[in-house]
Amino acid sequence: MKDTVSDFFWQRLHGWGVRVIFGYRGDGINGLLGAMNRADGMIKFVQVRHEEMAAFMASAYAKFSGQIGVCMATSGPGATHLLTGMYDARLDHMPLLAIAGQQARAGLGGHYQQEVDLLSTYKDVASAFVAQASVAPQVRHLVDRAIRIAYAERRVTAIIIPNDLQDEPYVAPPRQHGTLHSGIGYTAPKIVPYEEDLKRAAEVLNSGKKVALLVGAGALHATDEVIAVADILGAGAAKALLGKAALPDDLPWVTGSIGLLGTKPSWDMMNECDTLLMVGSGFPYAEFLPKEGAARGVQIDIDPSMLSLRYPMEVNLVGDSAETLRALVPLLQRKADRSWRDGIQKGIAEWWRVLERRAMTSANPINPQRVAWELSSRLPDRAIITSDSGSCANWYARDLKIRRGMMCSLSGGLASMGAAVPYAIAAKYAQPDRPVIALVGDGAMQMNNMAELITVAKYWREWENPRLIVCVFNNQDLNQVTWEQRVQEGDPKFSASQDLPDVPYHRFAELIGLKGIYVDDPRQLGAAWDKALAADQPVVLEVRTDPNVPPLPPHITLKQAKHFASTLLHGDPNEASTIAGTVKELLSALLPGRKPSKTR
Ligand SMILES: Cc1ncc(C[n+]2csc(CCOP(=O)(O)OP(=O)(O)O)c2C)c(N)n1
Ligand SMILES: [Mg+2]
Repeated sequence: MKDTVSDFFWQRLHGWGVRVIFGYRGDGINGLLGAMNRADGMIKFVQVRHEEMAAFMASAYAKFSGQIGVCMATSGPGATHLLTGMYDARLDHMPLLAIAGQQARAGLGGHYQQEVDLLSTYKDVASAFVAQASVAPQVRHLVDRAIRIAYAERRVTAIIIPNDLQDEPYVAPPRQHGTLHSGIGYTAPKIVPYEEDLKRAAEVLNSGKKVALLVGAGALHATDEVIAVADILGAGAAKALLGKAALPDDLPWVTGSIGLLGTKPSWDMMNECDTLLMVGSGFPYAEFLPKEGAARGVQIDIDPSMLSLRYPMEVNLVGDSAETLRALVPLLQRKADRSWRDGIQKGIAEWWRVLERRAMTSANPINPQRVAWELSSRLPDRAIITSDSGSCANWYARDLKIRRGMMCSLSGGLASMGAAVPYAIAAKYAQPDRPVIALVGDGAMQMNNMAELITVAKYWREWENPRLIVCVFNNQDLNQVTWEQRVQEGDPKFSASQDLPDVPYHRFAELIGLKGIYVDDPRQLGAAWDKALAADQPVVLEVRTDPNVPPLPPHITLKQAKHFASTLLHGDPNEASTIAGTVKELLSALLPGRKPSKTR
């Protein structure tokens, strides 16, 4: 049989190194799936429960493998379901290719069933490249461009293929006017700034007495270089959420996370520094960076559009973070006075003690911080950790001490709920030998992570390392937003929008053939983690956590404190002594100018 467009399509993707795609079928992609079946395992098809999950997986696959992530859906509803996961990749600068089916060419424009104008639908998220194939000879360059652009610009691209075209015989572009003759292949260039710009940066960094670093996802491959520069400059370093694995937390000058989910040492360092070096980060919250004019700034980013966006930098360097830092090192002078760094280290040592005290504070029944704290010391080497959006992201950001060789990620820029389990599944394909741990709120479980446990049940037996733990924080509340409403708006909890039904997640796991562990006693928590980590199959570890432990920022403004006080006056449904006690204590620990209290 002569190759169809679909046979050729997969051969071309294979030529580009694609070995796995995440998707869900429909008659809009019948031709493509028929051809994939004929190709007999050339590319692995991972069947998800919902197309959005396929796109999250593709995004996470790119994050954990460094390769393009590919997802596929049928025309109409399948294609629109992909969108949120595509935006996840877009906002976190990941290369992702979405493949969507479309109705037959003859019917297009006819308000036909499942006909959606996908070029328009994808135009924003895949603005770097989106095209709908019309004829067979076009398919080759659509694949080549979509993948090359995705890699080169770290962008989302999309190819839409009408279903009747998928079954047509493949025709190579003839050698005639109006045809394209494209090829396969992309290797990233070495991008380093000019020497004179490096010298300008070095002048700023050498003049500073109190240098602060902020590293993000762009520094994940530059750990040694960041350490070298920070040591020379006697600097401390904060980590944006997506850069959590860029520096291990056992280095005494790493202040940990920054921002709403951040730490007090990061907050203090940014307020007191006189020089800021930002590396590969799009960290969004400017109020956590130095006050404009208070520090001289240098930024390194591979993407020029991210430069001088959060803080007006004096020197903006376009370059790969590792290469650029390496080129900077010989130009930097070692700071003889180490008192700035000593001060940072003292603050960090105290902060880890504060975190431990907070984690060990009793709660009803289990303090959610303790869930992350107990995991931290038990994290297996080379573990991959994912988190959902919700209060667990606070504990993930602050309490987990990451060691070298681990990886971790979440939906960062989009901060979407529903990403943790699909991210964990993708990790199994990107890094098959590693143990994976997902932290998830109960709301996020109910949204779609529960359904994706079925995907885990379907595939885990074929994984090289079947260890995958989904830790559910069951607090029967959309807790992160309950607290945001209280603190940011001064509103009481709105039960109608916040209360969640209680679901036995561990029993659901058992029902579908996974292991389930339930814990509602803090004394059993450590043993529960040990059991989950020792299991040779996927586990759902359900922990009954207290919604009255506030996931608040490391500092709280007086305005927010006032809002909160007015909340209590208005009468919050949870206005019990626990909540008042917990929060008052926390406020007293965190308000600027106050000393941390003893118990929290
Ligand atoms: C798709 C999506 N919808 C809504 C939100 C807003 N949001 C952020 S966190 C959160 C609550 C999450 O609740 P849960 O998963 O139970 O975690 P908890 O905060 O209770 O620990 C909500 C609704 C979001 N980030 N993403
Ligand atoms: Mg919850």
